[in-house]
Amino acid sequence: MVEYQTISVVVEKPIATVKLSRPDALNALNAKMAHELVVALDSLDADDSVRCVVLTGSDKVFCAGADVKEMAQLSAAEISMADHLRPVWERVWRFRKPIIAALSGYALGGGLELAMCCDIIVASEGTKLGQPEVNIGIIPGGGGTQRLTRAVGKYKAMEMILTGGMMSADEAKAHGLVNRVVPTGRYLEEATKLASEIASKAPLAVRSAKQAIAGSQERGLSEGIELERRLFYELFGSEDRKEGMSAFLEKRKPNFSGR
Ligand code: DAK
Repeated sequence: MVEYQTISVVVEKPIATVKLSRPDALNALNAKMAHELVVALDSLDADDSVRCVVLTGSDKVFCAGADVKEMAQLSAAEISMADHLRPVWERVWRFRKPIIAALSGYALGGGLELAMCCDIIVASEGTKLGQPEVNIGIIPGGGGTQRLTRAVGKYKAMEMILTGGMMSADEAKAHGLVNRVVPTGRYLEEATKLASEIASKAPLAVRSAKQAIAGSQERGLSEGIELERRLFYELFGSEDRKEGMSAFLEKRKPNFSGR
């Protein structure tokens, strides 16, 4: 059992909940938290009994961004050499199982970038989302200019990033950045419910579907369709495909094994 200082991990199979926990710094993402997240996600990705992950913070804040106190100490050469946060975006983005961000309070800067590396975003109704980097003389550096633009389109992304202003959860939902807005206090429950529903489906099919959809963000249409086709045929050899189809024909519930 790994002891973490900046996060906590609770596994209630088949769901794991990873919670950001630096309350004195509004869960700001520092090098330690980035490292711990990578270690925790490596282990959860390798654990076949975990089928879906919920990434959350506290009621007050999901994550207020990269740790400005830590960053302020670094020279230009040091920050580019250390590239200390890069592994975390990559790790969340490349996580093979579905990962749901459950937001409340603030999701700002690197915090919103972290949420946008997830697959589904559930937010409490009071959540504020934004990329406020221009307020402190930098730009988003964890994929925000690219992922936010793909999520909400060029014009809204320009407005958010160039003004550094915050968006409400309802506005984020209207722009396709958030899947569900729920009453305060229900975000974690709702995200966990969604995770349980996903975890009840055929695990290999879920994983391939995620890979194909995530692939659409990085490929052109023909190449994406080629990826989908390859994944479809690969999956056809799985035991779960046989079980799923047999169960349907026999009018019973499928019993998926993840093979
Ligand atoms: N970093 C460090 N500490 C933070 C913090 C942050 N991002 N946000 C808040 N805190 C700390 C505050 O300094 C304060 O600490 P004490 O003064 O008590 O010691 C404590 O948390 C409580 O904050 P406030 O007193 O400000 O609380 P309020 O409720 O009044 O305001 C707020 C909440 C979220 C509106 C406000 O704290 C705020 O605006 N925070 C900063 C938000 C922000 O600018 N975030 C973007 C950071 S820049 C990279 C890739 C990506 C990035 C960096 C590098 N590479 C490729 C290398 C990402 C950059 C960012 O995210």
